[in-house]
Amino acid sequence: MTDAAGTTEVDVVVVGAGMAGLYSIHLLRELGFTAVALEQGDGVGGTWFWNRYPGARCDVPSLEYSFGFSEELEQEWEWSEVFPSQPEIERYLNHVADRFDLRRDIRLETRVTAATYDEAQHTWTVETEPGDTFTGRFLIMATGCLSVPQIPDFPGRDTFAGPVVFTSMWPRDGVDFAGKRVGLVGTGSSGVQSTPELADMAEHLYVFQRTPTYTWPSHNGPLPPEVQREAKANYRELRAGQRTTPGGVTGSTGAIIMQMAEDRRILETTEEERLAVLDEMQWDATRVWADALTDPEANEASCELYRIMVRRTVEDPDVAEALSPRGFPIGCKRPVIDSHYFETFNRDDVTLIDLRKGGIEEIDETGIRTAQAHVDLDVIVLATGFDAMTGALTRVDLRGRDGKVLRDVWAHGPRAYLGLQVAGFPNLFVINGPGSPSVLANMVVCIEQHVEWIADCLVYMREHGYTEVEATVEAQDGWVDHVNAIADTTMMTAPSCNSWYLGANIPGKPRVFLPYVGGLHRYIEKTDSVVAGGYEGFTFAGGPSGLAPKAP
Ligand code: N01
Repeated sequence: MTDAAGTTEVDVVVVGAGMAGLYSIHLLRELGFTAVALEQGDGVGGTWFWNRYPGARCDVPSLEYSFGFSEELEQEWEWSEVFPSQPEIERYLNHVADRFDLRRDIRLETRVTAATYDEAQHTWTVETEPGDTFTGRFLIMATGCLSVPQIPDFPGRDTFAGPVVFTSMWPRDGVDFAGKRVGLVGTGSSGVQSTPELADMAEHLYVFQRTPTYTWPSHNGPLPPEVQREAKANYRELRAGQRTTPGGVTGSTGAIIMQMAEDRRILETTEEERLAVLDEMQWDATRVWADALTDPEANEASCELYRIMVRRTVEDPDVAEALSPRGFPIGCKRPVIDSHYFETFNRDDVTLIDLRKGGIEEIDETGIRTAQAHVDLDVIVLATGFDAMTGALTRVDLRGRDGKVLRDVWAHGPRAYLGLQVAGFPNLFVINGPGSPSVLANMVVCIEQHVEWIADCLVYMREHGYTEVEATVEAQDGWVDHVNAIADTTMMTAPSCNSWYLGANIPGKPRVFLPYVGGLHRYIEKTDSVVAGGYEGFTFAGGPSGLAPKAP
């Protein structure tokens, strides 16, 4: 309902129309709440709307990286590959938006700039860039974990004569690389995935690498029809199974997923035995050792196997050495999956620029100048990452109790209870917030779990006439301590590890391990037990609910 002043009033304002926003709108509507999703882009799909760079692909099998809330949707949608490509996921999410008639509750090209909690009314007022205002009892930040690009401040970037494109803001109409000299900066997942594709399209590709990457072949391919039939016949078991695993993936859907066996310990093998495993399993032999997860010596032994594989694959020994990761543990950063990444460096029209021998000094009109040389370029592609997990939340002027701003409250690192709520910010929910499994698990399963948990909480409040819910400081402190304690038992917080999980890719960002590493299965047990215990760690305030069920 929009009043004369142009303010739209709903029960729930959702920020974002990616997977989390789409499902929120659908479920809330089914439960009789009014909701609107505000989306910055001019299309739905979130991550899969923005990251349309060549080669963009998900690292979770398609049959598992899909919604489980509708059996009809599961049965009617056909996936074509084991691991879905960006265009296919974007088509799927547009299908979801149409099939469930979600677009009528989505405002595109609407960037949320500020949201303020009214302590008297127990409502949030949300300001947007076009100037429209929305109020709702609840605010759900479905803003994604990897949605704010990290754009390095290279001197002279604006002077470059050709296009500078970001993998995470890729132009809808694509980029013409034919006959062009292309410089790609960044060798994380986005850079690694785009390298072989850019090499095919460009006249010459220069890959500017600051840190070599641990990446593994995806073993992607067409999805066998019998595998798809089998999954569709057993989807309920599959979905239930996902929730009992640490990563939200059963691995039963045609993808080759390496499982670590507890009894496979690299330090208990001889050199010959390790090499025999390497001969047999190739790249996958570098990540099957259980002791590598916790023992630095075992981890380094796995890293050495990895470097042997690089040398076996890359023909030029100097290039192989430059591509070999050293000095930080395998598994401390997000594993990358690729299609013929290392083989691409055997092409004559691909050159690796090892920035450890001299970094980027500036961009000028004609290319990139490093401390080693000037590289003449026609197009620059930046695959330089994201301000992960907190960036999309701290960029909005989110004001909770006493006018406190989330950005300030989190100045020394994010603190959230279960990654869902922040003390001092009542009626605000975050989907896949810091302290939840999120980026360490199958995001779709995490999203569904969070959206359903929040929706259940809203129904509970409606039934009890509550108008305000807020995490307590004690519960939040306890959870944050637990999240940190578990992370400290892993390689992911090793002093040599500088990952975006730790915020280490953003200058000045506090070094705090952001996701919950204890596993999705344990997290679900915890969030279920919180509810069973009468929403332990949350306080509720009453009043006229204003949340009477509306006719769906
Ligand atoms: O970003 P990244 P990403 N000068 O931060 C380099 C998900 N994802 O977009 O390592 C030179 O991993 C930086 O170098 P360094 C997935 O979760 C998934 O690739 O900091 N280089 C690094 O090489 C992933 O982990 C898929 O030394 C600079 C790169 O840029 C996450 O998104 C696909 C630089 C950034 O790597 C992020 O991946 C794509 C500078 N000033 C993304 N600044 C799937 O497959 C940064 N770099 C599902």
